[in-house]
Amino acid sequence: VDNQLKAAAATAVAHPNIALIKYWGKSDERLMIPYVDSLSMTLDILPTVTTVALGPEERTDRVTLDGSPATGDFRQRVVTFLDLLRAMAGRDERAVVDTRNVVPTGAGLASSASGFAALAMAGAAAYGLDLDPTALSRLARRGSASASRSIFGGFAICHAGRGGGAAADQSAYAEPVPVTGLDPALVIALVNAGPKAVSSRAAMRRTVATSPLYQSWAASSKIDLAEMRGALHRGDLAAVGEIAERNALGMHATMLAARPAVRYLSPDTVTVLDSVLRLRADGVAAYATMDAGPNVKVLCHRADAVRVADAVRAAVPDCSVLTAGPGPAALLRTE
Ligand code: 2P0
Repeated sequence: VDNQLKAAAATAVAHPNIALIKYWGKSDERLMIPYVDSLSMTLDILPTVTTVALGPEERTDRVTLDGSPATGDFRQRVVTFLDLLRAMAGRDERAVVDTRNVVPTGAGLASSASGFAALAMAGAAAYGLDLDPTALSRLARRGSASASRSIFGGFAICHAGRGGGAAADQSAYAEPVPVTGLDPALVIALVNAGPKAVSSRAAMRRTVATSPLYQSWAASSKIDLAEMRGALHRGDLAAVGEIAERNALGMHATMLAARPAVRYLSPDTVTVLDSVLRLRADGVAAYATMDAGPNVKVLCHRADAVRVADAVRAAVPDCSVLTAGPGPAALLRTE
């Protein structure tokens, strides 16, 4: 009884991650199985802090986001995730979930990655599930596939999973990637922090279903991943950056070819991309990646981060610029 009481509430902290090899498209939407492997860096900024408390007296789950009652699609995704936790734990208590994001929610800054990683860790603890990091990563994937990577710090690869159904579910999880001799920074240019026009979920579905470029991007992404592992292993930032940039541009190309087109890149995005090319022409190792939004993340040596941030600010004066380094694994907070 004592153990159960102790486990009835838990708080976890998780950080966003930015993919250098992107995940885009699912082979199974219910189980959230990605079509392709992906590889990311977890950041040391913008954490999500989530508390899950079991409420045996509650008749429905209560979810708050940044202190306000959650609604709509976001609330439904959390409740569906809590249903999964209850099924795994063989319990039926409702939960009170309090989640706080420093990330602008829904702006292509990976709030769902940090959010579902924190929810998986806090929720598993609250419902008394004893899961190792692999199992937590698999669980977080069910909330948002990119969340599987935010269970780990530094660099992480998410395996797309083999086979279908239960076999795919078992084999789709993230694990850390050992990296030597890199001291990187990601300079993040927030050109528009508003919510996105098309959810990544809907955009992925449309891309897989209608883009004639999708299969060739998925095939080239396999090569990118193999080369990325080698570049990380050698600590070769220029190679890491080149591979990341081409992989991201390829992902956006597949979206642009979807019908109707999914276009997240804005004029300011392109202006930042031009400033990255100028930095390279001036001998600075700087490489861009973009997700489901107009913001640009520029990978560089930590020693060059201030110069890169200045160049980005000069290019788009009204954008805000953040600088991140490799961050920590998700962590359970002990009271
Ligand atoms: C990624 N993105 O690998 C890719 C690259 C955005 C572009 O994962 O449907 O919020 O919840 O699995 O994880 C953003 O999509 O989508 C994403 P779901 P998610 O980081």
